[in-house]
Amino acid sequence: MESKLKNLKDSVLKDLAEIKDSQILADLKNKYLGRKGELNELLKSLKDLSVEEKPKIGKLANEVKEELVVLFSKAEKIISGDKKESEDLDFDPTLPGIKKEIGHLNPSTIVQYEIEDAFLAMGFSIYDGPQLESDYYNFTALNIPDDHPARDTQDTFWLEGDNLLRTHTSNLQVRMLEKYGAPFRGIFPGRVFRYEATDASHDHTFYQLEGLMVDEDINIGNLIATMKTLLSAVFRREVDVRLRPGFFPFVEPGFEMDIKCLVCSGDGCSVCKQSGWLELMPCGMVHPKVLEAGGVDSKKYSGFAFGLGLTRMTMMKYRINDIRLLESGDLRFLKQF
Ligand code: FA5
Repeated sequence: MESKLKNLKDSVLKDLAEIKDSQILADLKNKYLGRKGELNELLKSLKDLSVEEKPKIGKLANEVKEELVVLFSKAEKIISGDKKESEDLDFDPTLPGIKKEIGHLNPSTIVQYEIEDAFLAMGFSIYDGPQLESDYYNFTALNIPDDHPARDTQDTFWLEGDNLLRTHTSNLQVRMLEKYGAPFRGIFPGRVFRYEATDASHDHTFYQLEGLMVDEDINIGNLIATMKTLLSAVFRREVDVRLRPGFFPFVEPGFEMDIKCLVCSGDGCSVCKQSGWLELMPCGMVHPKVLEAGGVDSKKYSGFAFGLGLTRMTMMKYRINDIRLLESGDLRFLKQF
């Protein structure tokens, strides 16, 4: 009997949850609470219970009846459009609110925005371009012909035809010069891809931020001043860097700028491969052949370019000891920024 009463209440609740109009509600009320309804049928069998059981089950039956009467009366008010009643049922102001999860910027994006602000203040514009690129813009236009050994230094994901996933943001140098000509000041942050094994400081997908400035009388002094501004925008303090000669067919002269590893303070770790230094930002004076490929008169104009390893810069700023964390999508990592 006890379980029958409970089942009755459960099926009333289930049916009420699906009620759409007042006629169905009236039929349901009749089915459960009517003179010949299911509750009354159950109550009729009270007389068959033992003397001990009768008072206990009788009390329970009355409670269930009262509950059902209240439930039906609330349902009637809701169906008839009694707004207050439906609000009372749906909203309990004493319950704690549901906290909305807020997303986080990837630390690389935070550093990218800081650099963008510094360059906007210096009169640069920000550009974007294709990640699926042709062999021409990624290599040939940058003075790296088909058989040039420099192609081997950037392991490439080749696609059908003469296409590839860009290996560096330098793919935009000639595109931008073709489109905007000289003078030009721009930075191009973006994702690049290399077909190489990963380790603590190498990923197959990472971010670079390219800078290109072309005008009359641009020299190495302009390049160094710009790189210093970039470093102080990100680190806001002195950091140890070193400049050494570097070879890239699209700059002459070319340099490599390394940063003293901030993960180990130069003592040696897996990020800097125990050397204490990390390659961060190759740069140089734009090769005349690149200017010409972009339709710019190399006798009148000169320029500098740099290709910052944005993901590595981010690692240095936040002392992240494995590059693969940055693209892992691991919320435990991302929530820290
Ligand atoms: C280049 O990609 C040149 N385009 C840079 C350049 C631009 C030179 C303009 C001159 C003028 P490189 O392959 O060294 O160069 O890569 C540039 C930076 O990207 C490196 O210093 C490093 O910080 C970063 N980098 C390179 N490979 C990886 C990798 N697998 N994972 C993470 N960062 C990388």
